[in-house]
Amino acid sequence: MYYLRRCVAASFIFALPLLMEIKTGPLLSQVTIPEDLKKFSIEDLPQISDELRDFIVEIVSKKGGHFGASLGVVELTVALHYVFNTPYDQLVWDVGHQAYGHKILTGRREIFHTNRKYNGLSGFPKRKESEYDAMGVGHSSTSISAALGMSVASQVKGEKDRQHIAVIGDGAMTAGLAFEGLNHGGVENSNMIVVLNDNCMSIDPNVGALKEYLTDISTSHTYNKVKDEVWNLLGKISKFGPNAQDIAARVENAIKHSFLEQSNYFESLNWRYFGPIDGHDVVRVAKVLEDLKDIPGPKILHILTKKGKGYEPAEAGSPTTWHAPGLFNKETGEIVKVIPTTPQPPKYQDVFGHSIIELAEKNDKIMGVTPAMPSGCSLKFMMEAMPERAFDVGIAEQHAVTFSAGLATQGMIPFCNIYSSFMQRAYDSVIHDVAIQNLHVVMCLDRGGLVGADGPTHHGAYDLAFMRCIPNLLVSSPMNEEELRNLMYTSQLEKNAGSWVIRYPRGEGVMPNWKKPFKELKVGQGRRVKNGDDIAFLTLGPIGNLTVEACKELDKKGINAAHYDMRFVKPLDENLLHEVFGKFDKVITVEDGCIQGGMGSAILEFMADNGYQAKVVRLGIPDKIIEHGSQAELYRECEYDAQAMVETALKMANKKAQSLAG
Ligand SMILES: Cc1ncc(C[n+]2csc(CCOP(=O)(O)OP(=O)(O)O)c2C)c(N)n1
Repeated sequence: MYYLRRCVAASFIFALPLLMEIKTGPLLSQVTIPEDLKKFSIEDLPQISDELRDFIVEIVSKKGGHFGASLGVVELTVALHYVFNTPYDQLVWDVGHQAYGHKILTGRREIFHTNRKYNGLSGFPKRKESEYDAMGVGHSSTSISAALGMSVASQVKGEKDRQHIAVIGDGAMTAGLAFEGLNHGGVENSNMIVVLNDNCMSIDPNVGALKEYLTDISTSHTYNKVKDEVWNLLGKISKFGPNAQDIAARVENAIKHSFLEQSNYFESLNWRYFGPIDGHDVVRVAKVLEDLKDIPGPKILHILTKKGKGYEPAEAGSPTTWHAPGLFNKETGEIVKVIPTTPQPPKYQDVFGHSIIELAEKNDKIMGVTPAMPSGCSLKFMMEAMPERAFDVGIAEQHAVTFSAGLATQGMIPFCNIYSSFMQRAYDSVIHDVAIQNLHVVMCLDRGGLVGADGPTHHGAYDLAFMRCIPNLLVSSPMNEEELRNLMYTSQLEKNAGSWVIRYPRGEGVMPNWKKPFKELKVGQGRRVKNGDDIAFLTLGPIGNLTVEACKELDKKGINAAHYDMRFVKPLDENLLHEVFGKFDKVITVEDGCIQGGMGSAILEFMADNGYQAKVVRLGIPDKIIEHGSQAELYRECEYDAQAMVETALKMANKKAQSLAG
């Protein structure tokens, strides 16, 4: 029962099947919580690491999820929980997609097969899931600031023995937020360790000058040889008190400066820098962490690891593919692909990725910008085809938007593609650098709406609400692939120069035959999808395709519903709305976004401003945090799937009894 007490796995998890037959290695099977690890000798850690790796491979191959990143930090995870006294010592994972080993070692091994499933474990650390998850994460580069806050709080509370560890990747280290944390941490002198997990990869290959700097440190043979000798000396003399540490640190610093071309970036911000060391040598990592415990103040340990380490197909293959490969055959490494027999609709991201090249071939002002998601948003196609006109700027959403604004001041037309939830980081840039300047920047928001298994940190729930209140912005969402292409086309025309948002969801569209010639759309104009008499649906974006289904179902039940696709939430199509409220007294708005402040709210404002009286029901994401699950499960939960639309319409038309009768 100790496990249940410590794990604090929320009771909802137990609604899922608890048992799955998984072969667990003989040592790992004795580890339920980190305290169990401490019973082993340091020489056992390599075997425990191997068994943990096997366990992750076994589950992810069958259940899916993130993969390469967790394999890369297996040894680090084991060493951290072996050396530190978690959860008293606070361990903060950056992004959290690499924390599977951490979950397995902290009371969640037996339910790990529920990872990312509806009502199951979250794919990221989550405070309400376990006391070992010191911070909930999902977005990158928060770990240093969060751990710093914890360490300063400990200092204020007089908890001198408490350790605070942030584990951050070289990709996440490129973000401004990480720098802000380092900058502040360098003057706090609180007890904190940043483990910089350097694998040269973000999801795609890491980019930027910092990456080159880290490579320079990692490959300087002279520095590394001398550093190893000094490290041994430092390890020995650090036990003899503060003066000895100080002397050792100075010697080490002098060496860093004489063998590295640049001065040490981290040291210049007042952080003691150690490393780089081999992050897959678990014994070494554990010993070094043990030494660092004794050294006060802010410290960085730079470790070198490989994504996908220990699983041959992942090591040999593309780290981007193996970041989250889906299901695969554990024995052969073959990734399961369902080969459809009929042509399938493309993913919206690919419609963007291919269409921007077509547009850029005709309009040489068009440029592409992505903050670290070239594969995720498919800008990679343009980066390959036109490298001088498409940029991955690192995990730097704020910079991506302001950089785009800078391009636009010079007459370029940047398409800045950012996942909706990551755009939250760049809100000020959207207002200050794009909208107020009234610049011709097209902001494509991928993953708008509920995204599914990645859960609350990744749902693109709020964009419609937070974008539609900004003057000068046009906020649009296509209902299908063809409309996405046409909105992209329309947005780059000189006569439509302005600040655009084009928002579309994760996943596939609805049109296998999507590559139609571009057509200009009228800015701010929606369209009637279906005529009707009894009730009207007003929808925005691809969720409207579920409304098409709902209308068919309602027809069968004797309700003739009209359907309008708004296409723009700003400006609203007022002519269309006058038509709707002139004809209907029952209206249902549907959006794959938060109800508060979203499209439905905009329509209520229109009604109030124009003195219309109608019964309006708004369907969309309710005012609560929506957890993870498949998109279909979440639409159901939030009551805006086709079934919910039908039920709402029947209720409004007082036809519930008929509905229940079938
Ligand atoms: C603010 C934000 N932007 C983008 C992402 C998408 N993302 C998830 S993991 C990742 C790469 C992280 O790279 P790194 O920090 O080096 O960790 P690694 O995957 O190498 O372990 C990115 C870009 C995110 N989670 N948060």
